[in-house]
Amino acid sequence: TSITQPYRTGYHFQPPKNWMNDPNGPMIYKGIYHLFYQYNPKEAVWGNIVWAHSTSRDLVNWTPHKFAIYPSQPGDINGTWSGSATFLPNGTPAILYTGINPQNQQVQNLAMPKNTSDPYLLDWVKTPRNPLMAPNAQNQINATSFRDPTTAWLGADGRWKVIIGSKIHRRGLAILYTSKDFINWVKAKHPLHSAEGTGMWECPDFFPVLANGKNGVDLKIQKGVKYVLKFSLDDTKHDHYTIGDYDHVKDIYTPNRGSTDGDSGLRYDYGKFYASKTFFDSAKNRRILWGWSNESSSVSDDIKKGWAGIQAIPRVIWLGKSGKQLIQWPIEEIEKLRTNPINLPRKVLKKGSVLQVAGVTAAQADVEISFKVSNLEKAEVLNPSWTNPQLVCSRKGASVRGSLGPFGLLVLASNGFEEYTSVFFRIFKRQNKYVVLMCSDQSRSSLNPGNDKTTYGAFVDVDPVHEQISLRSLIDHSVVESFGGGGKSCILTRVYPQLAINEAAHLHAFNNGSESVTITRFSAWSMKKARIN
Ligand code: DQQ
Repeated sequence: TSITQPYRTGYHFQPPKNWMNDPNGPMIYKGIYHLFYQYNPKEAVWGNIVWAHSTSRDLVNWTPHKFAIYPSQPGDINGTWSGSATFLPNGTPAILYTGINPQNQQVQNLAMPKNTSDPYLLDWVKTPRNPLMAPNAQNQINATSFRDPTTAWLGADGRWKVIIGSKIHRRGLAILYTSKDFINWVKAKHPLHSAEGTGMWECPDFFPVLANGKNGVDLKIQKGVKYVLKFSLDDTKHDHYTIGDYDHVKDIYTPNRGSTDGDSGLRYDYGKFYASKTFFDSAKNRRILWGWSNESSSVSDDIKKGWAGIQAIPRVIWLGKSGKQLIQWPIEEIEKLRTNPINLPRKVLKKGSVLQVAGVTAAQADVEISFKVSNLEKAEVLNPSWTNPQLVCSRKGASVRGSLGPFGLLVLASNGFEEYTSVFFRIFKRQNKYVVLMCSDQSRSSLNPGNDKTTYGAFVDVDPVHEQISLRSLIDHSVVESFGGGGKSCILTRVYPQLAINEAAHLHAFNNGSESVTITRFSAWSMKKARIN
């Protein structure tokens, strides 16, 4: 990063220039992590989409390669859109992806490595049989809403299964296809799952998680697991998921009671995070989530800076102890970039106090802070009609004094607080329970009026009576990626300060509530630059 490019990231993945969107086909092969991504080779806006390709040994430092998949056949001549990798029983990775055909219909294609002994998998060969799945007069598939095949799995019946995102009118669908040989695919009679009123499901992802434990599992049919179905809602641009059960005889997925499809359900991230995809990391027995974060700057600013789109830090993902939600945490490898640790002693933060943390490169940092709250009886009562956390955060931003909160971090702050982004908590009472709200308030993040400064918010399932409230923020120039409650609620935001850049950015803890809170832990690290292409 430099003065002329103050928003380029130090350790979040991005190409040197132009447009990037969805992560595609993430996998580990012969000890090498692969990331493909939707890329426009020509400019900083969406279009001309190819699969760009980078590899890594640690998910932190990346080497770019030539494009892996690009338009070359009738089945993809107008675009090579999103898709996923599947390991065949002989260990060969196969890629299913969406192609746009000469009629601008969406069809599904297969590409295989040219040379399986190359751990970098530089060359991909498309089968001449493409497309393998296509809309036609019989199958009633909507030709402009049929895309983004998942990683396939082998069913109990010995057949391959894969789902593809779709919709019929306002009903979102995970269309199911099955195959005996990975080449000839047959549309199943019913979708794996669908939900009325949700609109197009982009980039579905379907995978098991251990019912008890943090380890990841692959897609082999097994006991002791729950299933996750995630889809990216084209209408809202959020990644939603449910937790449920998969009947692998009937090939039907059913969300658990209380796990709701669509906009009123759970999200991976309550900020900017879309078109995500997981893979099973067999080297470390974990499931890893990749997600794309779009810019919040104007298109003209994107064109001026010459690039748009980053990937979130890969997150390990597992089912929380409650069984009701997933937990996400940045891969441990990212901690290799930590340097110059600052550890502050336990401290009471009185009302109105702002505590600066000196000695960290605040524009490129990793911060962990925990709060202990007493005086819980002082919690404000949450208006029962305030069920949308984002709205509560927008009405009660960082500058609105409360009782228990707002307290948290002011990041990317300029000297005179002309600019800052605040990530904070508030504690409310609702009936006989406490409710913890996490907010990321971008309203003061930049003096540039041209950015989207929407405030984001999420409830965090922690019990302030017995637990401390923790926050980790990965700050990276134009990225503030925050994990509340040890990864129970995540908010990634994009900000573009004009004053608080590079060395002029500062980091603070604050408490703007009328009650004191205690900081029980406060660790901050400067982050080294990763090789991100
Ligand atoms: N992006 C891809 C599509 C997908 C969308 C095209 C989601 O395959 O549905 O670049 O961002």
